[in-house]
Amino acid sequence: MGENERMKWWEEARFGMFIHWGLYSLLGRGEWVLLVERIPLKEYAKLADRFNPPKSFSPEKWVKLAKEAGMKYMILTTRHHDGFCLFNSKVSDFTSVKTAAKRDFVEEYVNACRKHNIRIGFYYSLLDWRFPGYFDREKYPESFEQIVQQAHSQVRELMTNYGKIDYLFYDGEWIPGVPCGRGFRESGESPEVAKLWRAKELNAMVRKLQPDIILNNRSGIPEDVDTPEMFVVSSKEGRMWETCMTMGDFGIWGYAKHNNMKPVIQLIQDLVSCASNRGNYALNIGPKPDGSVRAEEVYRLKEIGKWLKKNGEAIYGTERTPNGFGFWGAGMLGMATVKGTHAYLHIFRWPGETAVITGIKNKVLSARILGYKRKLKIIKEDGRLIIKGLPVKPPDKYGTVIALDLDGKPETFDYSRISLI
Ligand code: H79
Repeated sequence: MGENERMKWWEEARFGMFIHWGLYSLLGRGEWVLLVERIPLKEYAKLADRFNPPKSFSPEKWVKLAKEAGMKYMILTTRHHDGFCLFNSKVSDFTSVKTAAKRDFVEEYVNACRKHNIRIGFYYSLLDWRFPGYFDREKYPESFEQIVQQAHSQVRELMTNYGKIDYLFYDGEWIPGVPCGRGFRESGESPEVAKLWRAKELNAMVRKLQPDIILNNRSGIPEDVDTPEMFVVSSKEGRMWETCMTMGDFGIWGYAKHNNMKPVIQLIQDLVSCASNRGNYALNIGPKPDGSVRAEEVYRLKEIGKWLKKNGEAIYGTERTPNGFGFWGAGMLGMATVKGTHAYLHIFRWPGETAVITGIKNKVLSARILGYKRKLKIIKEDGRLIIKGLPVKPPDKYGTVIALDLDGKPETFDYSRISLI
């Protein structure tokens, strides 16, 4: 499969679901609770006796929800930094298969994704807080080596035992005292980190077992995709990227009982920002210990899903909006996404019956409002595009999209030379 072919589903997808679910869900104070509260390991391990969702729970519920939200892929925490696996592992007893639940949730999740035609992503944390070698490599070199070997073995298990996997999202690659390449805008490149995890060897093994898989940039090697966390920030042109985002504020991905969440419009605007720069948006949910999803999360996902039913054409498969087009192309009214010979103006600041747009160089063949039947009139006047016949009030409370069908790829005028004379 050629490179472009391999990334094709990713380019089309634009929207995915991240799921953080594990022992920490029982405590409801986030997935970092073990380290941040310095809980004794033995005490934390006892949570496994209580991690036992009812038989009636199936990961298929998550998959159906993702579908309803218009998401095209999912990423499940097969194992977070606490080391607890949601899958069967020959090299660890600290798994949902060998404790109370006696279930391989990764297998159930994979089967549900396949059933509903959703692309399958695995999150895997390289580091494991149960090993002293993680905290002090010099003092406990053998322990550190055990973590590395565990990571290689478990990644092999994940890549071998569950059929075709579409995406592997490494995390937890940072090591105390070692420069970490992952930052705000960076590619994840860190020769030191890559060397310590033997990432070259690890990823070669992954690609051998899963030739079509997409790898993220968190093993110290850039690989296929950048993964800015909690920020919408595009990578350089040509480079694939995905923003992962919590519905709540910074810091908590696992279940938290009381968590103020971002309004739907903010999530939609994030999604549009990603789509306008050829990036994906992986929006997180933190299910309760019994696997159920909070009403606040369900509500947001369903609202976005309804919006995408009307406006999906302006999100899925979008290309990088040409320089300046996002601003000038949508005028003062919002943001723009582009695909082929179409430009989609996401109107977040509704102008009333008439919209004035100044930047588009192309000939506009037609204009339509996505999801609404309405005849619009286009007038080209003094290099300005005037769209008449819009409803007085915005038809969509989250953002109405005006699609422009153009005579070629969207282009803008050079607005560094804009003048009033
Ligand atoms: O799995 C999710 C996070 O647990 C993990 N990556 C996503 C996908 C992650 N990696 N790095 N970070 C999160 C940033 C860590 C932030 C921290 Fe804190 C600041 C850890 C301790 C202080 C905020 C407050 C988060 C936990 C306590």
